[in-house]
Amino acid sequence: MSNIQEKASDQGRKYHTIATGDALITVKNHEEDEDIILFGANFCPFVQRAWVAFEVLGIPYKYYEVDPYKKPQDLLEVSPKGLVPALRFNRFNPPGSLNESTVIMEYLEDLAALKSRKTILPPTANPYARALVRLQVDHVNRSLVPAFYRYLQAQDEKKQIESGKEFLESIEKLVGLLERAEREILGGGGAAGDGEVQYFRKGLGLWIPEEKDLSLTDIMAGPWLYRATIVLAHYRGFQLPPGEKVKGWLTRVFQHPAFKATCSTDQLYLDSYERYAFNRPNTSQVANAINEGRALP
Ligand SMILES: N[C@@H](CCC(=O)N[C@@H](CS)C(=O)NCC(=O)O)C(=O)O
Repeated sequence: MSNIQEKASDQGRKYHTIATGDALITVKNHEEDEDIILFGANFCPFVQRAWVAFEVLGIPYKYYEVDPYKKPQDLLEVSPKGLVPALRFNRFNPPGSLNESTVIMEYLEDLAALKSRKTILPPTANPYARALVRLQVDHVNRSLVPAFYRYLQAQDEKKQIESGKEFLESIEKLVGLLERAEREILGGGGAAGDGEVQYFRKGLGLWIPEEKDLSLTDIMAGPWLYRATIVLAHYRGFQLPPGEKVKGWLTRVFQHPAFKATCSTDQLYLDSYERYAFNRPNTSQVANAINEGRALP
């Protein structure tokens, strides 16, 4: 919290309309028409979820950058509230569409089960492990995501301290759920041998140091935790909870090729989130919901 004073004035920076860094390279590699078009905005963490899932699951897509605050007609056709991410499916006539990042993630997982056979969940033969991962995701959606915005939008110091605590506690609870899955799925000693241990840990994500694949939780939480290390660190002096295990996990997530491929440069996030950090009026539907104490759109 030490640099609250230093960052006290709004520079009037605007959100970016074009990706930068690794994300820009990925955008350029996905300009060709495909059956599925991902309507995205470079800075948006909800978009990053879907974007990482496309990359990880090996599903062909075209990336199409839109400004969700200007609500172009083609966006409204695929997303009733004009929110990104959204998908358009050219194979249907008229074209089909889907919106809501959580629904898109489930759709991409189901599609991959038919096409690429890749997955971001534990095997269907292990319903309990899948449910434990979904429990983590439920926590991310209902606690971690709103806590991130409350912290970033809090203006007076007392509220910043309170909401900073809330955000940290939310990360710690998520860690508790990750530890629980690790303990209950891997710690039972029920595995017959190495092969079975490897099978059990599939889909538990990069929390498990030996795992190589991102899990649904890694992808659902990663975009906010990444922005926390850049945006909240800068505007609120935020630091991750102490402990090598959490740091190791997040380093593995952030360095994963599919995650990295969807990240812009730090400056893009600092610029794009300044309006949240100073709680400018009408920043977004999410910001309004936070200010009014309503559920997120
Ligand atoms: N519940 C939606 C939220 C998506 C969302 O809020 N996206 C933001 C960009 S990060 C947006 O499109 N904002 C436009 C607006 O506020 O009008 C989801 O999970 O997909």
